[in-house]
Amino acid sequence: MTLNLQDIPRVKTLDKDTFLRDYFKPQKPVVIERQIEHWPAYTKWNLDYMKTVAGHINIPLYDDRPVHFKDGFNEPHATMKMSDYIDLLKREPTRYRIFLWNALKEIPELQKDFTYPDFGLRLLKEIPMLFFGGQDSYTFMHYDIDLANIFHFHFEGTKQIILFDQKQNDYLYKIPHSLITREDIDFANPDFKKWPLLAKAKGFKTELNHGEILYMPEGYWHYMQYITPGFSMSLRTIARNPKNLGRAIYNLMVMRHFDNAMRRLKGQPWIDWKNEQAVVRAHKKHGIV
Ligand SMILES: O=C(O)CCC(=O)C(=O)O
Ligand SMILES: [Fe+2]
Repeated sequence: MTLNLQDIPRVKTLDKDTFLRDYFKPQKPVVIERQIEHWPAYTKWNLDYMKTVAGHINIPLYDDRPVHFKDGFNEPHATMKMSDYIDLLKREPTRYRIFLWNALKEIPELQKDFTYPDFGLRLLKEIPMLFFGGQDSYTFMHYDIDLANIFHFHFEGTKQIILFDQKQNDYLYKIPHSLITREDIDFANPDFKKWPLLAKAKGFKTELNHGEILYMPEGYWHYMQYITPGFSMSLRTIARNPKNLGRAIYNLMVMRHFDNAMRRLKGQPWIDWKNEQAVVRAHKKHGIV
């Protein structure tokens, strides 16, 4: 048995009217294969270039350890000099990832290498975030705290991607008061005996290569596995759907602070309880005991 995943549609390029009509309005994902070939970044951006421009910077790293109560919400697990990290990526498989790194703040010259594409949406220019990963590393299944529309540009190597929309939440073992699913689900090869509801989830998949853009609609769950070392940049525009915008504000103003406070107050039992509830609530709702 495998997950029920359909291939994300692919187009060569997209003008804004077609994008808005066919993908943004209906909130459907798409891969745009050849939109950024004129960007200097398309030819320049690879791991060696990043080592040249950012090698001296200390960067925060994440691995795949489960959430621990002593860690704050989305707190990094280690730091390393960027040049050492890129050497590591090129040398051997590693689980260390860079997640949500606001690189332009530290290396403004990267801005010269790309432009903000016109898809008819106002992209937030202050926060182009970068993500790096080594062979075999993965970013756990999650959706972003602001339920934004995300344009994810990939550079060097190949990344395997699985997406689900918010209608699938009942089947994904979402952890309460968080934005993640149970961390012991291996979405690359799930155990359906242990996680029977996953069989009902309907999602999307694709393999993203150098220079391709993935459009992820509002609040889409994403799981990303680095098949080879590489990196990506995400640009975003805020959620338009009032319900999603409301949830974004709630997550940012209430949820993450509540969760942090409960970690401090109750410690690891809070994390354990949430993990348990993810299963209890989902199975109860669907009559599984
Ligand atoms: O590429 C990754 O590792 C994660 C990307 C991601 O979570 C995002 O773009 O929101
Ligand atoms: Fe994300």
